[in-house]
Amino acid sequence: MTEITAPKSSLTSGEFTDEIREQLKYTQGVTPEQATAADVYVATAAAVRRHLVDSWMKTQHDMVNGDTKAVGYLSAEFLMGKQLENALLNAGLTEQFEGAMKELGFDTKDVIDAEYEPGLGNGGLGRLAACYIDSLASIGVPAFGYGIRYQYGIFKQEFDENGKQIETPDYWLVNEEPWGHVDYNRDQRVNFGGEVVEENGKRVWKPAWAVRAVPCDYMVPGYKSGRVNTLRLWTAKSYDEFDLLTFNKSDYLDAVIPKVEAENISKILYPEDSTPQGKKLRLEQQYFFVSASIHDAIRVFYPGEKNPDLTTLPNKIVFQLNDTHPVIGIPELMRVLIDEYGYDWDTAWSITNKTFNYTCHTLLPEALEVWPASLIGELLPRHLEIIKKINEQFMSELKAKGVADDQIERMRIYTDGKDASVRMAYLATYGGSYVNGVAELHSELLKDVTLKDFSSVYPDKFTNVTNGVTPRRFIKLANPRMSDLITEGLGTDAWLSDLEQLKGLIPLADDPEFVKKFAAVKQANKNDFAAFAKRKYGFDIDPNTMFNTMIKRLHEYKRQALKILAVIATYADIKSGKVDPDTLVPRTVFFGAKAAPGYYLAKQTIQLINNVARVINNDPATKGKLHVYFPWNYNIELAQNLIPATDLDEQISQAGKEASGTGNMKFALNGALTVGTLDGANVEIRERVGAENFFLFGMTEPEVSALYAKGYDTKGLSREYYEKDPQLKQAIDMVADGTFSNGDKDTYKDLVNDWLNKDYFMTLADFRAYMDIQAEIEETYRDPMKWARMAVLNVANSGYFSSDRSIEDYLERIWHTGALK
Ligand code: 26M
Repeated sequence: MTEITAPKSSLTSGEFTDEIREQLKYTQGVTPEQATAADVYVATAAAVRRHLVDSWMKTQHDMVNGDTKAVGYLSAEFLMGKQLENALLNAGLTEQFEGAMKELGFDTKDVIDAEYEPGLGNGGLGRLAACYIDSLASIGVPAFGYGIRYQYGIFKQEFDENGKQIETPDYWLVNEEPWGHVDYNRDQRVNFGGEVVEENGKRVWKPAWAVRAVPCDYMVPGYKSGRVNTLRLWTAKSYDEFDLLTFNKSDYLDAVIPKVEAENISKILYPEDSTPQGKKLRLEQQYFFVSASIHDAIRVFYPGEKNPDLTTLPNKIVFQLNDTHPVIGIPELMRVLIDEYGYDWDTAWSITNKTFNYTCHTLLPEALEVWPASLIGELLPRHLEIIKKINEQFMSELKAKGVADDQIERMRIYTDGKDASVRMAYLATYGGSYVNGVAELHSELLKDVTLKDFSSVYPDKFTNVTNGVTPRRFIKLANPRMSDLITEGLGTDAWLSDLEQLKGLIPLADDPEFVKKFAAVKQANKNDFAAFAKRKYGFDIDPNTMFNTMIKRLHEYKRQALKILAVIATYADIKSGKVDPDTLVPRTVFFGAKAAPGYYLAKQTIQLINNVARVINNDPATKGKLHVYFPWNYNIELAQNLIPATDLDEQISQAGKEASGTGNMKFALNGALTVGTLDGANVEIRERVGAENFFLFGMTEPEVSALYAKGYDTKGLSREYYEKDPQLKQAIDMVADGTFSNGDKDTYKDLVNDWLNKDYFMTLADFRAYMDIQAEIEETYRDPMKWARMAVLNVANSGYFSSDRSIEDYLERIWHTGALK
């Protein structure tokens, strides 16, 4: 086998071992004999960091002193996953690490395992941010990720004895966290509340309270680029300004409360990834990190300057708004420029407009953030004034352009009246230079539906950047066997920083030797996963079954319900004798999904899946033929283990609802075949891998729209599908009759009711097509060489979905900058 030429540091294993020993001694205070795997993990992390520091400092120096514009990626979430292996890879120390662990007598697995996965994001949007900062560093573009260092990440998911989701706090900072560097000397003051007064003809904000934003810096090493960028996550600290009045009354506790409240701002990540609740603390979080980041950027790029020329700001940094969460940054930069630096409105507007761009990640109208004006006024009175003025300017601009009055009315950023509110997506669209969707279909629908009024007036603002994923984490680290095989097949490992080179595998799809090796890699990954699942979850999984996986947040639109109904239907056919189980392709179905704690139907679906798993896995009738497993607490680690082991992945959202999806890309790149609808990036994946290598089913977006127009959800049309399709009817009846609830008919009644009377996401309407495609999938799977060949072609043709390509698209279409020289 061709040797993998990972970026190599000239360091020897022995030297690296010594460095780890030194860290054990001087920072941990333990001897190698006393050291636990956790000690060795911390010591190794500290040792790796030292190898990155010079590149980190040089990158910062070149960024500030050169003329290459930097990117500021503003995101409320960065779902990074574990850091150790990635840092070792990018520092070129993977082999030295393996050698050092041998010398010290530790299993690399145990050491890697000792890291607590930081879950500072909900799902797709947060993981995308993590992939993008990886690619920015790997391409060599100077960049900051700016966000919040939540003390509690996304909740830990457990299941109770009834299969219900239980959420427990994720205090990820229980043990030493060796990657972040808290920098108390680069803090920022963030003000809140109070009022705006008139002083010498100027509006002056008199805030009522302030929070100290303290940065914690994470190095973001590029792969083979020699560059290391910064992820700067802010923590809220109190200024310890005791309320003296209260304190004098000797009411100590009352005096401490404001301090506690200030520090609450960075306490916890909100676990909802749609339907924003308009919570005050959430707005405080948003303003907190955005205000600190904007001031930080000015400090970094105009060091020591009392009167910086901020008209040059758009040449120094471009801010990307990751969804609407950081959009308060637009009025904040206006305020900074006008109130703090004395610029006039028009100059400030021109700077602001050039500095911001906005990425939209949704189409669901209920997911677009709208803040009550009263809340903004209470927390950020000066910003509310500025937003109103932006709105007025916007209205006049539209009038001057001859836009019709009713359209202007629809486009208001600030809506008047007693429920006055601010539409953040509209503010972002008007306030920045570009708006992009995250897949072609999504960007089209944004232009034609969600932001139609805006695209008709500002067509040039709108563009698309199809999402991507980092091949370093999701191929190289997650799937080392396949990575070696690809390198062997291509004769080089250069594909890891130029993923289109995977195309070189196309001819190998017709080389039976290669295809056999590819199938053997998949089988070995499945065996590994079975062992991992035994260790972590106690599951007894048969690796000689088809691995069929659906992992993503639990949402009605993603339609986990469709998958579980299909499983139930198959189970019912076996039970009733309609299907001889020996004729089935043996299959293990995996689900991984967290539901927002307040999302009732999503939680019911989780309970149903768990109980279907319990019933089926304990039924001798289906033994060895059909099994269902729901490993709890789906996270990046589970994704990295399960994706490479998957044969068939499920991307079955209702067409027109999934903005892009990125799991779909990870699966295709790891040689899984996809069953999917024409939704989000599935469309582009299918185009590239070829229709014959993709299991397409279900209604298209226009068909979905037409069915809504007929009144599908309002007139209860789903019931017709139930009545007409005996297999569907039987599956739903089994859910209703207590088969999966120990005979209790009430447990799932709300879910069943929804299916039969509303079914907004058309699960029932797509059921038949889904069952039919599953039959075709079985036929294909019976021919292992055919299946493996299709899988090779999926890998070979998915290079486009590297986040490196996405970043190149952002550079060209939106940021207009590039790599450091
Ligand atoms: C908003 C307000 C208050 C609290 C939380 C939120 C919030 C947090 C996360 C809203 C949405 C959040 O994430 C949405 C998301 O992950 N969207 C997904 O983005 C991916 C990357 O572009 C796409 O691939 C997915 O299709 C899209 O669903």
